[in-house]
Amino acid sequence: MARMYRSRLTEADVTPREIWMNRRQLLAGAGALAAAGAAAGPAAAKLTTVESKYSTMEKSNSLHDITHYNNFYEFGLAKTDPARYADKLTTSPWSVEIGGLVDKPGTYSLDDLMKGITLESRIYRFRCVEAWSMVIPWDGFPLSKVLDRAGVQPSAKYIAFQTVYRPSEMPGQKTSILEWPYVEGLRMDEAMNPLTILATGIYGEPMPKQDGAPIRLVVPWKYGFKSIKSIVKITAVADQPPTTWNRAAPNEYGFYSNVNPHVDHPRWSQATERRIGGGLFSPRIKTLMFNGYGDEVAAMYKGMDLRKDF
Ligand SMILES: Nc1nc2c(c(=O)[nH]1)N[C@H]1C(S)=C(S)[C@@H](COP(=O)(O)O)O[C@H]1N2
Ligand SMILES: [Mo]
Repeated sequence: MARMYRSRLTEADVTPREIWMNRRQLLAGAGALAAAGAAAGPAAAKLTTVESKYSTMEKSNSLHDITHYNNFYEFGLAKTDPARYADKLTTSPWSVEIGGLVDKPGTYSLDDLMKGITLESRIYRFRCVEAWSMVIPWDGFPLSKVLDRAGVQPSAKYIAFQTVYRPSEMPGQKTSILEWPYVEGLRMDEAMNPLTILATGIYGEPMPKQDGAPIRLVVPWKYGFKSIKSIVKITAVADQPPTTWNRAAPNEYGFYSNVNPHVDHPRWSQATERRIGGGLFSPRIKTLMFNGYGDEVAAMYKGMDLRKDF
């Protein structure tokens, strides 16, 4: 399998900041900086990150693609709705409740949650169940770090996640297109897998609201809907928790939802995918088992029938 890790980032690998940062944001950033008296205020602060051996060497999508082709049903159904409406979401202050079967339950401000944590740049393939994909340079850290800190008890077998419920800022939550709040879950070994991250940024900048600010999950070997956005609650539980898309259509979206080119969606093939940003006539690319992350994750599913447990 042609899969390589990026061990060290060279200057040439980095897309110049002015190319991926669009003009509006550049202006907004400059404005924020001026307002802060030209001090390095939080709005202007570039995240400090270290490189990761788990990053792909594939070319990242542009920040424009990553922030203008989104699924975030709290803001509407169209791919362009989140970019339009997500600015209404208040992301500061923000707190995350960590509870359930843990030794040290508590509600943490984002700052407290991040205390002592080193952000890593994780350039991952991202494959939506709708058969499109991107390459996204996330900034984040292993979920296992916060779970280890909280002290997960042996009786906990799964981790449940919940998105903020705030219909006043999220118009989609006033409709019944999905059951709110959006919820997701992982089996404990999946949650502890080093590839599973909580992401707080993209391209070294704080997470754009349409991508799940200020903190979202990224599980790169699973279909995109498992990567729940704008998380306010992380709970260690004994039983497999309900998940939003499984509730909505259990025959179409399983709990595991590992990327699998051999198991088609009931209404479309999962054998290939369209890489966003490639242009109208770019050929579809072959979808890889576990989205190409089999070396890291296949062992977790040994002995399971991935057609039955899809
Ligand atoms: N809370 C919440 N999380 C969500 C979604 C959503 O609608 N609401 N959509 C999911 C789906 S289907 C995908 S493909 C990814 C999209 O992430 P992106 O917009 O940052 O690319 O977010 C996932 N997380
Ligand atoms: Mo998706």
